[in-house]
Amino acid sequence: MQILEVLKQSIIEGNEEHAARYAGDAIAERIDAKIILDDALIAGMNVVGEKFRTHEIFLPDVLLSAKAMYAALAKVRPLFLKEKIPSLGKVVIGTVQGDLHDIGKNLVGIMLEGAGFEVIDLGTDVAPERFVDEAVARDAEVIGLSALLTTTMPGMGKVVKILKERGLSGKIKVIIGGAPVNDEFCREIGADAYCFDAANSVATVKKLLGQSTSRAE
Ligand code: B12
Repeated sequence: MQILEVLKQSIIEGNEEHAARYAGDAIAERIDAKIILDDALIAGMNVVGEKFRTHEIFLPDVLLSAKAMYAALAKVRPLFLKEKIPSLGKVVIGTVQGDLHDIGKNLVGIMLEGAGFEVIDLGTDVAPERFVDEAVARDAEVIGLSALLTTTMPGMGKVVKILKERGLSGKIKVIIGGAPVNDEFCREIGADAYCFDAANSVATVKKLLGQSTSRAE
């Protein structure tokens, strides 16, 4: 699919205008929103991440790519939210304290919303206590935590600890994700589940809540 490759390139190049236009074109070609997300948007950001890692590009370039990604995402997002299904439950989601990365977290939020969950997005740089306070105040069943920096990962453990201290472990489930996070870390801090990507987060949250995962997500 030519258009997905062009869209991916516009994200890698950080061309906001092109990204928005080509995302619109991909939608007009009736390409499935999930495929646009996976094969162009996320695929593009993965290339950006790799180029950044190898010092082929620098922080300002990454920011431009992030902006282009958001311009494309703004076009794709409504497709995920089209069919309003009765709420499957409430998820409070956010990026942990000290961390400003929000692309992955936003994708997870969109996927969950699209699947029928009510998503309460606390944004980035969220203090551990706030996750718990908001989850309690909003009667949420799940807290979703994102961290992209190894230095901010401990914030996830703090949320789990606060839940334990307040006797809420098990009642409010914690799902964690982000590039430096893995299963081992999840077990270490006592979170309920780790999820590698946005696509799997829907099935994982449903499983945590004892819901059937048979419906296509
Ligand atoms: C884009 C980016 C930025 C952008 C962020 C823009 C934004 N609005 O988010 C900007 C330029 C601002 C930035 C800043 C910095 N960054 Co940066 N950044 C990246 C980059 C290139 C891509 C991240 C991204 O968006 N990926 C695309 C998304 C789709 O993937 P994802 O986030 O992993 O999310 C997926 C999964 O992880 C999962 N997931 C994510 N969250 C959650 C949550 C839940 C609940 C679940 C279930 C799943 C889940 O699902 C998502 C979708 O499939 C990464 C490189 C990388 N390889 O990750 C570096 C990277 C994360 N950054 C890094 C660094 C060092 C920084 C800075 C400290 C740089 C600096 N010197 O200032 C600052 C920190 C600012 C801060 N305090 O947070 C390092 C971290 C190193 C480390 N080990 O800690 C990385 C790894 C780059 C590197 N190789 O050095 N960055």
